[in-house]
Amino acid sequence: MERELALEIVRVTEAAALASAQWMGRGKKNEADGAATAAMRGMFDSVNMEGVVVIGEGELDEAPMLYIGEKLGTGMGPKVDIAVDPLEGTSIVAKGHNNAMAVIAVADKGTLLHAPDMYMEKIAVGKKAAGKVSLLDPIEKTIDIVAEANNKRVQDLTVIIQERDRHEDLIERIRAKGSRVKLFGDGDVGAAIATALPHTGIDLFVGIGGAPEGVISAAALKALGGDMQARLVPYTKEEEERCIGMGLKDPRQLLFLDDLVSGDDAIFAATGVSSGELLDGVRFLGGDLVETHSIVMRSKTKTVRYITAHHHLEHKPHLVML
Ligand code: VTB
Ligand code: MG
Ligand code: MG
Repeated sequence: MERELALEIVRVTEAAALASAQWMGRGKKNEADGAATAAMRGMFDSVNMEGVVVIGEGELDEAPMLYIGEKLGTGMGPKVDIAVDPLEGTSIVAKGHNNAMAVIAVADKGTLLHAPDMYMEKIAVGKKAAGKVSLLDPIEKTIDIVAEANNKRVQDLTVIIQERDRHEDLIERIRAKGSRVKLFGDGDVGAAIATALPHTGIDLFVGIGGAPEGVISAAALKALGGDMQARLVPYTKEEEERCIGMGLKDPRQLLFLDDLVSGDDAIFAATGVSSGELLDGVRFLGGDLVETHSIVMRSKTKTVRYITAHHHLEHKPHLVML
C-alpha cells in the first residue's frame, strides 16, 4: 500500500464524523447513521486505490451504499480490502452520549476476515500482555496474567466491558477477583483499542459484541502491537452456515489476530463523533469553524498519528448541512 493512503483515509472518516455529528442529541439514530454513510461513501470516490468493501453496511439488497462487494476508490492504486463502520455508535449519537466514532480499516486485498454480521466473543490487550492471554482461559487466570504483564496489582487492573445482560456473570467474576470494571454503553471498537494505548489506563477488554467491529478493532490492535482473539457466536443454524460459508471449518473456532487481519499491512483510521476513551468528538466552534480529532495508524510502520483538524464549513461544498 502507499503511504499517502493513510492520510486519505482520515479525510474519509473526518467527512463521516462531520456529517453525523450534526445529528448529535436529536434522538434519530438512523438519520445519524445515514449521514455518516453517505458522507463516507462520497469521500471514498477521490481516494486512489482499487478497493472492495468486505465489511460494510450489509449486502447489496439491504444497503444502498458501502455494501459488501462494492468497489471503492478511483481504481488507480493499491488493491485493498475495506472494512467500514461509518458511525460506530448510532444510538450514542442519537442520545448525545460519549464514544461514537467513524471508523475504517484498509488492508492488502484478501487479508481481512469477511466476518458476517453476528456476535463475536472477544478479548483484547495491549503490547505488554500480547501473546500471553487466551480467550479460552477463565477470566480469573487472564486477569492474573495481564496484571503481571502490565506490572499492576489485580486491584488496580481496569477491565472494560460492554454493559449488557449477557455480560452479567463475567462482570461479577471480575469484581469478585478484585479488579476494576469500566462499563460502557456502546462502541466496542474504541474500548478494544483503548487497551493498547497506555494513557487510557485500560488493561483488558472482554465480552461479546459485533463481529464486523471485531475485525476493524483487530486492524488497530495490530498496528499498536497489542493482541486480540475472537470467536464467532452463531445462535442459529443459519448463522452457523454463514460461518462455514466464509471458510471456517468450525464456526466456533478460536480466531487469532492473524486470522482476523492476516498480512502485515493494515491501516486503521477513526475520527471521534462524540468524545470517548480514544478521541475527542466533533466540536462546533462558532462561525463556520469545526474541529475534528482523528487517529490513524499503520501496522507496517507502527506509526500512530493523532490529527486535529480545523474545518471551514464554507469551503466544504460536499458536506450536507442540516
Ligand atoms: C455491538 C458492538 C458495537 O453495538 O455490536 C453492539 O460491537 C450491539 O450490541 O460497538 P447489542 O446487540 O447488545 O446492542 C455497538 O456497541 C455499536 O455498534
Ligand atoms: Mg454501522
Ligand atoms: Mg457498529
